[in-house]
Amino acid sequence: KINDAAVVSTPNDGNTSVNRKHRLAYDVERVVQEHLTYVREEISDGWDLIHQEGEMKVYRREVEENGIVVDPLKIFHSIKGVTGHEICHYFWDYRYRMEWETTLDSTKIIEVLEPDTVIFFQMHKRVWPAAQRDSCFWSHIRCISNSEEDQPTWLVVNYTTPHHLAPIKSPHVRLVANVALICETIINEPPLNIQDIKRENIECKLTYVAFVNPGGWVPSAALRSVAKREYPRFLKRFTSYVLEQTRDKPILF
Ligand code: 16H
Repeated sequence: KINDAAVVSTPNDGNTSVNRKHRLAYDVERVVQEHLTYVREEISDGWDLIHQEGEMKVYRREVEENGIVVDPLKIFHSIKGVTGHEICHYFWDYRYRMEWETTLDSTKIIEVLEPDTVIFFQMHKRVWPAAQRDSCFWSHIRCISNSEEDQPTWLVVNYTTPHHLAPIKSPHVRLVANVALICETIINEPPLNIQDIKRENIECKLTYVAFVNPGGWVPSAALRSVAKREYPRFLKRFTSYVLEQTRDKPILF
């Protein structure tokens, strides 16, 4: 089954040999499959728990490449009252972005590859004393159904790509990122009839992974302290935003 417009909001069969048409289709497929392979990986040696708050656990592995901090980051969270589809919808859709993002000066779609895959150009807020960063990345949203009984898994992947409409211009430095938000919906004490499911019965188990290369030298200690503060802050603010937006709306499964 191809992942066409009709599939954007309905489960696909997880078939990977799709006849996608756009030029980045294989790149998207490869990166999505990589995330799905590693999402279940346990936290092992080398990962430090750097922040814990309620259900949220933030892990980081300290890694440098040529003296540049590229620490992989992994967050696990569980949010009562929302579905994975809702979380991914608000994360992917640019219309809500500036309402929850606090680290951006601007966001703009520069190309639509498919209804579920777009290319963004974003200008990040400058973090003193580093040069201002920008980013250009494809952003893909997908629903994968694992079985008849289980709720589908939803995910969003943001992955750096070059684009002729977004040349790198000094003094700006391009961030290089591979970020995924992967969500599962759990229904606690499921009623017999799906119509009877209430927000209090649902829970979203979320995994957020980020591999971000700052694209040039940034003082290591400063970058690590910004990351330690900003990632938990982002996830707290974003998830409360989704709770607030969905509270009085019908559940989007
Ligand atoms: O994932 C987040 N936001 C997405 C939607 O805006 C974009 C994001 C992304 C980031 C960079 C490049 C491509 C895509 O997926 C939430 C991100 C929350 C970020 C917290 C701040 C992290 C601080 C480290 C920044 C490193 C560069 C700073 C230079 C000093």
